[in-house]
Amino acid sequence: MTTRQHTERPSRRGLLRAAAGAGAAAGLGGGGAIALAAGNPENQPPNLPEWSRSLGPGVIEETYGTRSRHETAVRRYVPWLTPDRISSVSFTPLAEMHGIITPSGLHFERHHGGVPDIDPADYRLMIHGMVERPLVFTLEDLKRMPSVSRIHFIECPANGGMEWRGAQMSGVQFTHGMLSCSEWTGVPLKALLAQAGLRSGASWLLAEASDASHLARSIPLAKALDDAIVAFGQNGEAVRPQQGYPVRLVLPGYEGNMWIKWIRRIEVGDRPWFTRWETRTYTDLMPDGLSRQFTFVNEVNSVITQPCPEKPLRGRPGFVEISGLAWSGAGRVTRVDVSVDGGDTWRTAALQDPVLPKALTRFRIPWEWREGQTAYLQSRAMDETGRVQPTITELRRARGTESIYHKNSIHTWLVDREGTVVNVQIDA
Ligand SMILES: Nc1nc2c(c(=O)[nH]1)N[C@H]1C(S)=C(S)[C@@H](COP(=O)(O)O)O[C@H]1N2
Ligand SMILES: [Mo]
Repeated sequence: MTTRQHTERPSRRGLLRAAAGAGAAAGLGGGGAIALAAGNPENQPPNLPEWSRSLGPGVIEETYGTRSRHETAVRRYVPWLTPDRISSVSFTPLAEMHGIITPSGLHFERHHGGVPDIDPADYRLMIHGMVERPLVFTLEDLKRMPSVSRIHFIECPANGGMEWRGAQMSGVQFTHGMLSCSEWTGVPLKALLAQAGLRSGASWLLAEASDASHLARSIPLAKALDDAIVAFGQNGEAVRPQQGYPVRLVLPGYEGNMWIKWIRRIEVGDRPWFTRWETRTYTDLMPDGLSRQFTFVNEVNSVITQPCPEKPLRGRPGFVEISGLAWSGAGRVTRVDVSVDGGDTWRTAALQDPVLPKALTRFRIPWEWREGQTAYLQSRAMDETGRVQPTITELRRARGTESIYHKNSIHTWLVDREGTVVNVQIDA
């Protein structure tokens, strides 16, 4: 039995929690940022459109290129979710993303002390501690060194953190939007450490920010010597102010909180520092009241971005490509399965090249939505370490419901008879 029509809930589903509240209302409003009306028939075949009958403006003097004026509703800023500049956040509108690269202007933001205005001439990066030669680098020093460009996702460990106890936010921008993927360019951290010369016994680093948050995290030396990058480039240009201009730390696969923006100092030591950022916050509270410490890696995860609450099927039965994003902080995504019946049956999706380690991976699979059909859409990713995305029930069984971090469970979108798409959770 491959296509099963779910006009009622299958019995094995004990619990079905639908999203409600402000998030649901905002997510459903308008059904996506761009409302496609029928348009003006005068501009449609077989007529010559009006824009083909006169010359448009040529190259114009402007400070920076802009996108189509018809696309400006696609944005990361969400007023009702961004309270203040001391601790502010914006979300990537994942439903509007194509491919795997996040345009820099739509990269999610998480600032604990606002965005500092740093003159690159004043920028300095200090390396000290258990090293032979303490060093201070200018931005020019860094740009002269051999550099690398790598495509990696960054995900805030609190992504989806409101959903441990039930579905809350009806919109993929809110359930998964603290996730972006850029091409980062910079100097491998191991090259800077080699210049400074590690003293024997060195095993941890402290990376510290220069903004008012003074965010600081302990990083295992092995990670620094593996694939960490001190980055000044993002998607072909300078790192954006919101992403850490002029220099941020890139720690591929590690939780976003550790990717220190506006980095000013790296201290080499022989033990972790236990800063407030890795003790009071960013630890996973377990059911027994203890916390998991140093959960560095964002584990294998995925979500369907079409259809989704922002991309409903309303009134348009027929063919639709199910598409979404998969990622793993442990390496490459090897497989994504998709279910339209809440996990009873699965089909394996096609992975779009390139499939890069610790980068977003786009998956696609064709689907036919029949008029009036109820469906429970899910995606389940696997990575090259053999890890499989857990169900929400499996994740809760292992980790309880007290945590707000590292939620990577299989996500469910309910497509109702009308083709509206809602965030739900299935107890399975
Ligand atoms: N200096 C500094 N670095 C920081 C932060 C910050 O507030 N200040 N926020 C951290 C958190 S919690 C996350 S999830 C990522 C967000 O990176 P982004 O704003 O480029 O998306 O940056 C991390 N690095
Ligand atoms: Mo974060």
